[in-house]
Amino acid sequence: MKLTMIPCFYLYFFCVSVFIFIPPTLTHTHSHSGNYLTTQQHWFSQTLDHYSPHDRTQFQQRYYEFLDFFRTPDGPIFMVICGEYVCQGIKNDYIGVLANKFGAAVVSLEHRYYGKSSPFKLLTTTNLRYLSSKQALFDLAVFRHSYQESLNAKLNRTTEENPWFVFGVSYPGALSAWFRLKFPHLTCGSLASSAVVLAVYNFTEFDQQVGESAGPECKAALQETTKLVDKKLATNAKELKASFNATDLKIDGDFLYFLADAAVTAFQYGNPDKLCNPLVKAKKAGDDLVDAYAKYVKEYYLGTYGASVQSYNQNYLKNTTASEDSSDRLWWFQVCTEVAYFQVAPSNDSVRSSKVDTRYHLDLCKNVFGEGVFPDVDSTNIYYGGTRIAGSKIVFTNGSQDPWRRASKQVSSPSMPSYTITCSNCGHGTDVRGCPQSPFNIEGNEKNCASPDAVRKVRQKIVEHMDLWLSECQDKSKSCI
Ligand SMILES: *[C@@H]1O[C@H](CO)[C@@H](O)[C@H](O)[C@H]1NC(C)=O
Ligand SMILES: *[C@@H]1O[C@H](CO)[C@@H](O)[C@H](O)[C@H]1NC(C)=O
Ligand SMILES: *[C@@H]1O[C@H](CO)[C@@H](O)[C@H](O)[C@H]1NC(C)=O
Ligand SMILES: *[C@@H]1O[C@H](CO)[C@@H](O)[C@H](O)[C@H]1NC(C)=O
Ligand SMILES: *[C@@H]1O[C@H](CO)[C@@H](O)[C@H](O)[C@H]1NC(C)=O
Ligand SMILES: CC(=O)N[C@H]1CO[C@H](CO)[C@@H](O)[C@@H]1O
Repeated sequence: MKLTMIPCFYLYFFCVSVFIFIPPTLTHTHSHSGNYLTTQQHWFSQTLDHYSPHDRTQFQQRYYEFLDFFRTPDGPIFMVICGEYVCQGIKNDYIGVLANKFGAAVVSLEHRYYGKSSPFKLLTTTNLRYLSSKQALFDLAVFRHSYQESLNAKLNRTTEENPWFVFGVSYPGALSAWFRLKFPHLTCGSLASSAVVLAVYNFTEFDQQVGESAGPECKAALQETTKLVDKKLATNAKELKASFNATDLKIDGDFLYFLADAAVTAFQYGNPDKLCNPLVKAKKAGDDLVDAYAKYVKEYYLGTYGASVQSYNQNYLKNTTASEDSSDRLWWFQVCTEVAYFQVAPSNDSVRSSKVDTRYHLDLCKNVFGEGVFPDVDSTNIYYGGTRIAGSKIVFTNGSQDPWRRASKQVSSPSMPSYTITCSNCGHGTDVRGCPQSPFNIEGNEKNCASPDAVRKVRQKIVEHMDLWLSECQDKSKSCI
């Protein structure tokens, strides 16, 4: 599963409605009434290799800024980290509500290589050598530093610093925590929402959490479906793949991974009923479970949700032409070199097919990127600390049904408080995005969460921590003058 999948359907719909129907003058004054606070892009000259002092090669990195809520001159500045996807703008989610509340400016930098921020037109394995979380964090630090300098220039100041706060959900959630860890002088604190801070090689707990989130009845139906699929794949693969509209997936592992992911999405993004209701019903009625599952996959996963079969196709992942469709290849590169999160079947009681194993993932890495590409998770965890991250002033949050939660921080401490939002449709990034987490929900509305109160309580905590850490930061910068 990609961490943060943004269905193309919504993006296209959105682009059409903004660029064609809203006149430019309205876009300015009412720009925060839609799904985005802003989609007006700006460009920043970024260093390609932060670890090579003699190579000053630059590339153009896209960013966004939203100043409507900014309390000039010394309001806080929120940096919202974009991750492994095309960054279309600054989303109007709960962070927008917080910006309004705190009188904050909001800035957001597209992750290097993704979207329009690729240093190369050809994404060959060699050209991907500057794609890493370490380089991305350095990008954020340099951008943060320059943005403050240019703001000071605009305001005719020299030494003042606004109080900064960093936000991220999912992989950007991990970046948000790591940013505060590595550059504590550049942010007063971080929100690390569903932050996958632990690189995991054999991530069997992911599948275990899927089973737990499904509950006994739905889990049993899913497991029975998996068995039937495995059997049919051995006898009549062609017909089986066609019934899932996935004829293109010639490699059986790709097909089985696609099927596993379709179930994951229901729990990760807060739509468990879309999957479990029809499946449990089919089981009770004695109907064909594979048919029921195929219907869910085609109508919901490929239809409503907007997933694409192509993104599971290794031949497509091998395409080296940089485009807005490159995110899958790019994220697999990060998976295959740094963080793994291989979502393999546990040896006992798994939901997914046992053929989605370590070998499948290693073969994919080799087939798509070539010999010798291997995820060094030990180095990653030594570098950042994994769940033993030695940071401070970081809020960690998880959704109870999110399969990713087991790669997040385990224990709460005074300087790194952790919260789990518990409810039947609380998934990935519920604190920021509300429920369900997909389709995208304006202002991360909590009303549709099975327990709006659970969300509200954690949001209240986030505000309290931010209030405290921002004020401590401001006191410090005053006493320095
Ligand atoms: C900054 O200084 C310049 C030149 O002294 C002046 O023209 C401008 O209005 C000042 N800007 C602000 C925001 O004070
Ligand atoms: C991962 O799983 C594979 C297959 O079960 C096993 O051979 C390997 O030792 C495991 N590796 C780690 C680091 O746990
Ligand atoms: C099934 O595949 C066809 C051809 O590849 C495509 O046109 C159609 O939209 C797909 N259906 C769904 C539900 O994705
Ligand atoms: C690779 O991707 C580009 C950009 O999306 C596309 O135009 C091209 O047809 C693709 N090549 C192959 C062989 O699929
Ligand atoms: C396998 O899983 C089942 C169901 O969760 C459990 O009852 C059983 O004890 C497990 N067996 C082993 C060897 O872990
Ligand atoms: C921050 C947080 O809520 N962490 C939780 C994430 O999920 C793991 C595994 O279920 C819990 O142990 C953590 O407490």
